[in-house]
Amino acid sequence: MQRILSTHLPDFTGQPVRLAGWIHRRRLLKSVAFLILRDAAGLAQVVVTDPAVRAQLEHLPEETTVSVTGTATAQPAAPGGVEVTGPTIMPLTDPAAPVPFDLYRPDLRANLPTILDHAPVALRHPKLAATHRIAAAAVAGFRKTLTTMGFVEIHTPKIVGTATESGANVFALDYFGRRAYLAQSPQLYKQIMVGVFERVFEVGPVFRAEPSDTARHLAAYTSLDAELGFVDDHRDVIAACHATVAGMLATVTERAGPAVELLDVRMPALPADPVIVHFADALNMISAATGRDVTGEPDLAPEHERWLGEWALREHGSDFVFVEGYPTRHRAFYTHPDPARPGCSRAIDLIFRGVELVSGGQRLHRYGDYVAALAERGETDLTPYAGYLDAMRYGMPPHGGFAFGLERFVARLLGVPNIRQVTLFPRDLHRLAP
Ligand code: AMO
Repeated sequence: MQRILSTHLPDFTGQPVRLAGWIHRRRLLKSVAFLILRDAAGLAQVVVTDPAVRAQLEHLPEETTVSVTGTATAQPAAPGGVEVTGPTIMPLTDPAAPVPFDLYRPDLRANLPTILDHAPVALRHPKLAATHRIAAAAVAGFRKTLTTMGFVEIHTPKIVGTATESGANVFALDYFGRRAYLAQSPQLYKQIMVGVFERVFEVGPVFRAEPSDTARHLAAYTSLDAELGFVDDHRDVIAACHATVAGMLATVTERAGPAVELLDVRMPALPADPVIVHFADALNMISAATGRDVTGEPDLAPEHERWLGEWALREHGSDFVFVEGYPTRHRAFYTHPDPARPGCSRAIDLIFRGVELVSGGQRLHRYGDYVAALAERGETDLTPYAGYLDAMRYGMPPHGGFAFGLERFVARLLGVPNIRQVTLFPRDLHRLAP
């Protein structure tokens, strides 16, 4: 008999069915036993009255995988209004080892290190699994929105010869006797590819040797990158990023509705027009509001981002706020300065519920500007950048782009304090397994 998923049981009421999945929970009562079976779609209730089947079930602990054949029978109290009666149970593996926590409880009652140490089984908890369904929908939304806007998906090398963001947090490795690095971002390649397709995006892993333990940094994360050519300035980048966020949120609602409901996710407010504040104005507002002069700061500290997040919600009803005009010398070498405001750049960040979610902006696109910008940062040997600079030498349009950290997006969406809570198998200072 063909296997069906738990959610399809109501379509087969009165008929023989075969389910397969994990023993989520057993309830061995006096006169009857219940087996709650979990599969990818949800839960199904199986009622056991036959003493032989019950004796068998007593020896099949939670998480053992089984195939169950029986009759789909209407039962208003069961999930979906249908349960399986008169079952025969066939184990598909040896009885499962005791699980370190109860996966059948509504919430996983264990601390984060325990959950992460036991991720292969902890991730089976419906709420943890739901988190990653939301992540999958967010990525699907990113792809769908950008594809619709004419962007082409690309796949660039993750083993590279140069640091792209800064030399400080790069993982070095031995590459056939030469020094190489794990890519910190697809930055240089996505820019090069604007010279081919005008609009590109990439979803892939990036690596940062983050030296400190924070709730928002990982040593490896999933970067959602986009880059587009023929922009007037960074405001075109903001418009594309804003549309992408809207598309991601819509796809999460559309494709991960049950997960959103299970996790009681408060979907964020995103006004039709992006909320944009200049970096200098942001520092002025924060100084005025807090009574502490922060106007000379090179970047927004986490507490300043939090303040701006609250301001955007209060004043503009938005969970998102773009900041533009960061000081040029504190941004990466490829950053385009703002010709109208000396010292300020066309770099942007997007703050989501008080945490930086996106960085981006307009880039330099003239070869000479790159040579000057690199020299200003003490880089006179251009050999490591040869391929990248070729793109500029052979004619590049004004362009810009942005990158999201997927895990940051999901963490802010779900309102969880630590990025590791929404990462399948986090990599950080201390964790290399599982
Ligand atoms: P940046 O380094 O700011 O910019 O990274 C972009 C976004 O990636 C996320 N992020 C991280 N998430 C988890 N762990 C980390 N260690 C981590 N570091 C960064 C953040 C951040 O906003 N090339 C530029 C992007 C661009 O200009 O297009 C870049 O990588 O959400």
